[in-house]
Amino acid sequence: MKRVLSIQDISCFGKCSTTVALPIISAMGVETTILPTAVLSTHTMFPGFTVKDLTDELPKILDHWKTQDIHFDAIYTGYLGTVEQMDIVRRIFADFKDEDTIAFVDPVMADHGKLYPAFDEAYAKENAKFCGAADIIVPNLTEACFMTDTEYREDIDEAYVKDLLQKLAALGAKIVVLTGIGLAPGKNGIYGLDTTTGEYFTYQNDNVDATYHGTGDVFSSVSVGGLVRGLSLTDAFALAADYTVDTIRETMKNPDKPWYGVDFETTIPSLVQGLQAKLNK
Ligand code: PXL
Repeated sequence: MKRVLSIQDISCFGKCSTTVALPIISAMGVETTILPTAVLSTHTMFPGFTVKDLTDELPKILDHWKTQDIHFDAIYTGYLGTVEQMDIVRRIFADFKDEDTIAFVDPVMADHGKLYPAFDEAYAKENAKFCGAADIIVPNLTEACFMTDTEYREDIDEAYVKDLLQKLAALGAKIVVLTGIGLAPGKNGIYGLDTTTGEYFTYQNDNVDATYHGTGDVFSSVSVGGLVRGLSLTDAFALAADYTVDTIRETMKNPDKPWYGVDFETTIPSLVQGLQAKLNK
């Protein structure tokens, strides 16, 4: 069985990061190892959340793992709390990444033109450097702008997106994928650049007019799961985009209106079917 290492926080309530990655990647038939970087009472969109940083614990866990014969097919990072944790992940890449291991970095720190409460511009610059250590990065538009000193725009066109992708590629990753890119009114999706071939690729869905927390984590988790199961880049990202949209649509039907996270639990059967259909192609 393929194995992914997911490195991100545990937000006990709120459905994001580890509590999204673990069930989704597992449902895709991939063993999921977790490395929790912090424990929070909720994610940081709730007022008054508590945080216990786990940076000190990480080297001990890693030293123990080094005594065991553990191989990861992908190392996936999401929300990291500090620059020191980025340095630890660089060491994890050095110690645990083989030729066939995918280093997948989602530089979680911002959305809708703004940084999340715990971060500042200095952190964004460090995240840009950190992205250079990855094979694949999947920033949203806001994160990409913060990392490349680009003006954030809501009215985007293809020239703006391609320029942003080139700037992201210059940070060093082989595959750069922007999320939240709608190329026409009423559309939303992804736009990527494979620097190994120089080819751009895009996948567009009808835009769903709702925003929920944790959708980026859903997208990244499915992308990683799909890639380690052997899907092509375009199939993995299409599966992730479709699943994210389906899940948002399902969540909109929930009378409890859970703004804090999406109902990915409801749509897991369709994810598994969608993966199987792509694997059988
Ligand atoms: O969904 C991204 C995320 C993960 N973890 C924590 C967060 C956020 C976004 O705000 O606060 C703790």
